[in-house]
Amino acid sequence: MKRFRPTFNSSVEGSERSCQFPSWEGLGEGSRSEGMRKNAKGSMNPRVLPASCRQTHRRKALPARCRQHPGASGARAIFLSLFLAALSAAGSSATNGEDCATVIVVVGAPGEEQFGKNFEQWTALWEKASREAGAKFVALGQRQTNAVSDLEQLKQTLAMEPKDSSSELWLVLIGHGTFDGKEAKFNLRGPDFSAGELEDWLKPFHRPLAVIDCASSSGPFLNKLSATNRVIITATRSGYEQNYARFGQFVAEAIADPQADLDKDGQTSLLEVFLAASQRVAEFYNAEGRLATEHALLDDNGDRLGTPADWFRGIRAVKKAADGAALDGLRAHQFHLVRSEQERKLAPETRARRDELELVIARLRDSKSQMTEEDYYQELEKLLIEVARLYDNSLAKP
Ligand SMILES: [Ca+2]
Ligand SMILES: [Ca+2]
Repeated sequence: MKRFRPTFNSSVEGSERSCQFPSWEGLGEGSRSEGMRKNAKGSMNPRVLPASCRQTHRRKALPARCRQHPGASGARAIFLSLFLAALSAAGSSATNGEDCATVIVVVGAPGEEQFGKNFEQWTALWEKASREAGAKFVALGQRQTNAVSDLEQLKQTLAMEPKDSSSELWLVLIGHGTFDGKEAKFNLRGPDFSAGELEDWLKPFHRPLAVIDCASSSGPFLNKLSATNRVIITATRSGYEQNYARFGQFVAEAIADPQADLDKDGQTSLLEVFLAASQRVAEFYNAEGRLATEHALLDDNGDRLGTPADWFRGIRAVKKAADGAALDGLRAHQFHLVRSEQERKLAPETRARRDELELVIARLRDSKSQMTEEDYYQELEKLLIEVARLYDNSLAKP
């Protein structure tokens, strides 16, 4: 099977919030307990090493096979020692005070009053989630203004954002799109913008970037915006899916929804949001007895090819493209707008390195069949130890 290739080729208005950083003391018992897991004796241990734990949950074979590796005992002892040290240090770690994500929601021209109300509700859900996350929130395209067009405001907003930060930038497009067979556009009040224009505006950004285009005819945006260190999600798989898209509603509802947390690590990743929203879209059209006119895609490996939700089992893509390209989904599973308590405690640089190592481990797993078993497990163990040491160094800091 082939993966879908899209069909071709401040004067900031609205509400802007400064970064807010929730104090740990301010968290309720309920939210604190989400990051805890009972041990065999019934006491609560903090869930530390979120990445390696997620790795373990996702790929249960990993730790067991690691134990079977004949030369692993010494390294395993070091790993366990570092792991336990990280466990004990977790409670006193520093918070990520400089790690402030930005969420920019661009609301397009609604066309009809009901669409406008829907877009308003979805935007409110993003604002609520951003507040919960302690992220900076900017909404464009809602308030009346005659001075500066929505297009110009978007350009100015992007120009003012840091380009090389380690914090994530989330760009959410809520509205309608068009496609004339060559060029896809997002409809704003006043001048629209094309996928190519947005590509140019985003070129200077090297920070982690998620673009979630919830509009009809959004598929070609994936093709244009795909790049390394980016997650691109579109509501449709081509420019020809031109009907009003409901995907944006389900994305907004899932972004901070614990029920969308498939791997139960206490936080809902962007991949999990994509999967939940895609499923709800399919359920909507089934319930209506209509053929679906929207099929969302996700790209996070920079190959300009999107992967649909039904290529995943759980959080793992199970189908490979005919060209053998890397699978999508790994990077998107590292983006969390509302992070778990333990994840929030990591310093940004630690999280970035941990994420990088996770991707290396995933690539190693993909190349396992081309390696000897000994080489594979030696390399794997080396990486796992580095992850453990990373946590140990980070969490042990006062
Ligand atoms: Ca999760
Ligand atoms: Ca891809």
